[in-house]
Amino acid sequence: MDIITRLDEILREAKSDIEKVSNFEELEKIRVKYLGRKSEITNILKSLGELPKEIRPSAGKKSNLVKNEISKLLENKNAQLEEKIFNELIKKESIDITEPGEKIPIGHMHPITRMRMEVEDIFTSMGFAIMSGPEIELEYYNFEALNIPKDHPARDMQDTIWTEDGNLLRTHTSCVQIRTMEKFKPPIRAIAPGRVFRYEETDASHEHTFYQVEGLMIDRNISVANLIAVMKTMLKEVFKRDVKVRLRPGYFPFVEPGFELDINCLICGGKGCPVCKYSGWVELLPCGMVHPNVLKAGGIDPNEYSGFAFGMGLDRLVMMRYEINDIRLFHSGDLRFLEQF
Ligand code: FA5
Repeated sequence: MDIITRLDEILREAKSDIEKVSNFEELEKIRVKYLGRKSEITNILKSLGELPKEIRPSAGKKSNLVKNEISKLLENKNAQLEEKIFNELIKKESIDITEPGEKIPIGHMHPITRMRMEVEDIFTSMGFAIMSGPEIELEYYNFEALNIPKDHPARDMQDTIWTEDGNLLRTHTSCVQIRTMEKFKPPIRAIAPGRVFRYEETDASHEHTFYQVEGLMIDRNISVANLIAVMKTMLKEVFKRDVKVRLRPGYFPFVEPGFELDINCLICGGKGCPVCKYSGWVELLPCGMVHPNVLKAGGIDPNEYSGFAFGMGLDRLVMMRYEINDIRLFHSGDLRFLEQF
């Protein structure tokens, strides 16, 4: 048999062998058989020099053609096997790469945070600055400077948590009033939202940790009328309707006169319901005109300036807006509650 015919035969045999292959090991064996160092084609290529001159070029050309053809067949088979395995894997592991990914749950802002930001926006639109103070406070700022000297019975109104070095977790945001006065000269318009703490037995309307927004406005000729106007504007924005307010006398050592500000009950419209205890009014926040001693402690002359201050419970404001009947839900970490907002 001449060499060209033999090479054609090798190609045919290789084709038929490759067709039958069903896995990578078999394919590798076939590759070694036809293209390996000891394969027939390699031997033919090695011994081309020994062939008669006339057939040497055509035999060389044919050998390379057959070798390349077998290489291509092996490559195609390899690709086929890969595809087959991939398809089997998809079936077995049932991965649908077109399916959308799993959604990662995203949280949202706590209703108290949202209310705080809303209140901040309302006050900044009226020209108020936003102040803050430390949560661990000096006795001086929490009590002394606010006209509550040691042994004053008013200290008992806000039982507190003391640290070993004689400081305390602030019981209200009123401390920031003094810190603000120390930093700025009148006219002052500031609010101070923040977390406060009390040594308190909790119930549906009392927490040991809650939020207040302090407000302070000091200038020449500030009166109760300014206090009422600012409060009404703020409440109208928070509740998105006109809100009636009334002032009752209230006692806080750092204001004179001091008031409790009530709003008409938004649940029953003033007719009387369990929320307002059938009075038509709901107690909202304490406020008053800044006591001359407090202005002095802040370095402001009470003969020249006057001002008002208020301390609003942020948790209670949120409770009123959403008709939440237990303050403890806010810090319960209960997603069934939080996801409603
Ligand atoms: C004060 O804390 C005064 N510093 C407020 C003030 C500021 C008066 C400026 C005058 C001038 P009071 O202890 O009443 O006051 O608290 C103010 C508000 O905080 C309350 O009206 C209530 O809304 C809220 N609050 C008080 N105690 C708790 C509590 N345990 N849990 C939740 N909210 C509370």
